[in-house]
Amino acid sequence: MTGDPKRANLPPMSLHVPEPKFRPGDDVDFSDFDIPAADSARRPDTGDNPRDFHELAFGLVRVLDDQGKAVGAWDPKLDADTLRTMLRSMALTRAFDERMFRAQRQGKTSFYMKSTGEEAVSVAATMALASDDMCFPSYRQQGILITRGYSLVEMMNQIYSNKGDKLQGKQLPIMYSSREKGFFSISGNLTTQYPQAVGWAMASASKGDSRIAATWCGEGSTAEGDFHSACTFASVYRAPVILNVVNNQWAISSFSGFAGAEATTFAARAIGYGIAGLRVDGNDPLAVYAATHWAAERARTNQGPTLIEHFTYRAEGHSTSDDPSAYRSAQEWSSWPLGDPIMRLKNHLIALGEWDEDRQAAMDKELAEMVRAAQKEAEKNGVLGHGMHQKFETMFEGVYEDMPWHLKEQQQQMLDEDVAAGRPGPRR
Ligand SMILES: Cc1ncc(C[n+]2csc(CCOP(=O)(O)OP(=O)(O)O)c2C)c(N)n1
Ligand SMILES: [Mg+2]
Repeated sequence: MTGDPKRANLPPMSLHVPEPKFRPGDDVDFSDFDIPAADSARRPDTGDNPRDFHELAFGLVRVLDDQGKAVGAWDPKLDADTLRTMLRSMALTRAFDERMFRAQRQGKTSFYMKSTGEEAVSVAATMALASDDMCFPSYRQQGILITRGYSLVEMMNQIYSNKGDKLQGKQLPIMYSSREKGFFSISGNLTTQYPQAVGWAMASASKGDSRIAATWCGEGSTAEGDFHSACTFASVYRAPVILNVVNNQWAISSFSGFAGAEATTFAARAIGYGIAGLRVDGNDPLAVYAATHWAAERARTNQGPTLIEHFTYRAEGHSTSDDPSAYRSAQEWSSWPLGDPIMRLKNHLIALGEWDEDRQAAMDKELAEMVRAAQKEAEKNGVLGHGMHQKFETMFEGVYEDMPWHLKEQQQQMLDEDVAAGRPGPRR
């Protein structure tokens, strides 16, 4: 033992290392979860000062009750057509994920990431934004592109890194980018999108524009320094930005406790920065919509940023490179007390008399067929390792406006070696 001998009788200190409650094979019991009633959260005016509604960072904004009814102050009162559009985009996102996961297992791409169980977080939020608001997503919000009607074939071309890939194979599969759809290039470096979103929002405000920014990161990513510097800038300049934290309980194999979940909520991060904070049932599409709509109104009327924690669950592995059965109990998802967002919206529509099981089955069939047809189309441009990739020399292009001399030299060297090796050119 080291330290001052005067403390010799003091019991030694010990380090607290968080441990998840359930491990593989464990029976899961979520009965100690504090789930407030769907109508219990109050809805402040969008002009209210964030210090007057701190309790919303610790509760849970919910709209759909256990009977599938929309209740309480946050009910966005959407019409049936809008609800069906939302359901369809969420179901399409899931169908796309299923198909691309299988494509990876068939060796057609090296990598894929599903968003199963988290579809409301991207789809419902996107529907509450204006179509020209700028999104700075992480890798698990493919639902944004799907909701904005981006081409499934383009998404697949990118996943396959084939000759149709607009990003020329320069990005890891699923790291899309679309200027037309207001979808900022995804970065694998966690949370870089946060300061970028805040900077974009500051620029939009300083130019007197009316567009706002929205960004998403996982709960694990809130441990990054970028998260905190982004919150400081957002608060200081009252940037018109929505800061979404998708708390899906897991960061690959690390549970949320390693990002601070044992101490407080992620929404409570907002309080220290003087930012409006909401904690929302992320598996309740209407709650996600209502919270985003509220935050967007705050942003657009110069009330500044809102941090929204979406409390949800990552139903599948982190990516195709992961095996969650090695570190968590399979029962977690089947016992998740907040259910499946697609089922909840479906049941709501049925309760309204605006939907039924037959229509759901027909829609699922139609969407699976649509994804299959898109896949067929994309595969005409090639799949991983099968011929029709980008021309090799393009890997040197598109980074600098004018290619520096040393890259020109390397590009030429590569082409010369290709010819010397007897591989048939030309590649252009
Ligand atoms: C700066 C940085 N650190 C670590 C990684 C490796 N990494 C990739 S995803 C991930 C987990 C992120 O978890 P979370 O933020 O909760 O998002 P989720 O995957 O659950 O959506 C880690 C550690 C990385 N890509 N970038
Ligand atoms: Mg996570």
